[in-house]
Amino acid sequence: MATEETLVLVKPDGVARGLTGQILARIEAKGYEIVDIRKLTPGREVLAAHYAEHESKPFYEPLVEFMSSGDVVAVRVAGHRVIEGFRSLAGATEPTTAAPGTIRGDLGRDWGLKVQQNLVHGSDSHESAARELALWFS
Ligand code: D4T
Repeated sequence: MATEETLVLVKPDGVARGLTGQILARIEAKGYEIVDIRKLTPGREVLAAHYAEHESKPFYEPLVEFMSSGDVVAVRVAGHRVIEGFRSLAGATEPTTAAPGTIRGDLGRDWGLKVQQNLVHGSDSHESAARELALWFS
C-alpha cells in the first residue's frame, strides 16, 4: 500500500523562535517519518500559489508578507493517515483557542497582528498535499 504523505511547513515564527527541533520531534514522536526537508525563504510566487484560495481574504497580504519575512522549514512527512494526523497535532488555526497538547496550543499565542502567526502549516486534504508537495519540493 502506498504511504500517504503531507506537507508540513514550520512558519517563520517557528523558525525564528528556535522551535523547529521541538516541532520535528513531535512529528517523529507520533511515529511519522520525515522523508525530505529543506529550509528556504519563500518568494511571493510560491506563496501566491500555496495560498491561492485565500487571495480575496483580508488577511491575505499580511499572510504573504509574514510568510516571506524569513526562513521556513518545509517537510515531507509520511505515514498512514498522516494528513489528518498532523492537522490534529497542529491544533486549531487560532493559537489562543488551540487545545493544550497541540503544537499551536502549547507553543503559540496571539501577538495582536493582522495575521495569525501559528507556527505550522499542514496540508488539509489529499489533493492539497499532492499540490503543495509538488510546489515546495519540485
Ligand atoms: P495553514 O493553512 O497555515 O495550515 O492554517 P490553517 O489551515 O489552520 O488555516 P487557513 O488555511 O484557514 O489559513 C491560512 C493562514 O492564514 C492565517 N489566518 C487564517 C489568519 O490570520 N486569520 C484568519 O482568520 C484565518 C482563517 C492563519 C493561517
